[in-house]
Amino acid sequence: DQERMQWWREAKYGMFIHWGLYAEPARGEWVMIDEEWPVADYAALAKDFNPTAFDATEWVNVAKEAGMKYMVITAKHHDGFAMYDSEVSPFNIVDATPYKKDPLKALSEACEQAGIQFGIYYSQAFDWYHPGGKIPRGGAWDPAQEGSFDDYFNEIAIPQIQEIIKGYNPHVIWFDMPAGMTDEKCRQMMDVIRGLKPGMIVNSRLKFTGPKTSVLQPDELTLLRELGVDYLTYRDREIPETTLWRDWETCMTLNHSWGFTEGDEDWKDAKTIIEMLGRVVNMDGNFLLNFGPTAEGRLPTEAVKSVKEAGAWLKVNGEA
Ligand code: FUL
Repeated sequence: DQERMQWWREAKYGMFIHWGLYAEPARGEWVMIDEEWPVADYAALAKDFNPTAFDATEWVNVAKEAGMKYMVITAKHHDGFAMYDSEVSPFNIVDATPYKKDPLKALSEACEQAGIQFGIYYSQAFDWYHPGGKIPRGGAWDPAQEGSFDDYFNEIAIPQIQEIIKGYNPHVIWFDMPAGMTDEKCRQMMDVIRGLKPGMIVNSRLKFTGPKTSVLQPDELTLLRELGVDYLTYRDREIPETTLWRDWETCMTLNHSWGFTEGDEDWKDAKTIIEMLGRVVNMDGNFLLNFGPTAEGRLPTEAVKSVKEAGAWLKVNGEA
């Protein structure tokens, strides 16, 4: 167990990427539900999604220069769209877009070559495209979304996780938003994961989004241990005051949005990044810092500038 977590503990600093169809309207990754897009209209975004500027090696080089040691990218966010070649659902970048290529494959290979640990984000419960996926707030707004959560879980979530583990060799699975995730469903998911890859590192959002107060309750911690979850993901965009659990991570974004958002130009500078990373590392945490690439496949220029500058400083002044 200790051995399994070794690289992750040493890594400290990772690149988070929220990339999907939502980059097109450019109003963040919740745009589909925020504006209650009819499912067919949202799906039609795929016809114009053609990120010809995407270059996996370039993204991985940014991570390297930044001093980041791992990457976590959205394989499927709450909109249900797979950013990889999925056999399970045709709602994916290879089958549904003119781009036709598989950026996750390219990134997993580029990461492997560069010695960056590749990981994926997967929205296991929220899915606003596939029938039966969980929908917060008022529930379904389009009849196409109605269906059984059990069916969705068994026919979409579980098989997609299986095909991702088999096809892309991720070292981290970063679950998010556990609506309806019973202990039984969590166990089922963990069994599937450990069955295929015993060493996989899995975050706490399989079951808990993060402490409601400042720390998880003892029974919550016990459950996470029982489930075999590896590390706690703290609340978005916050650094806790104290160490929370043996292994924990906080995620932060370089501006104020996760998915690409037009007009959100308030970028963190190098100094802020170094200061935040320092605080997290001092409490034995990991820092996952997010980029929201454009629909063309570009990392925002200012964001790249900041992390590279911070990376240059880290190199000179000793890493973490
Ligand atoms: C949240 C999600 O709902 C956001 O869209 C984003 O992915 C963030 C990192 O986690 O829970």
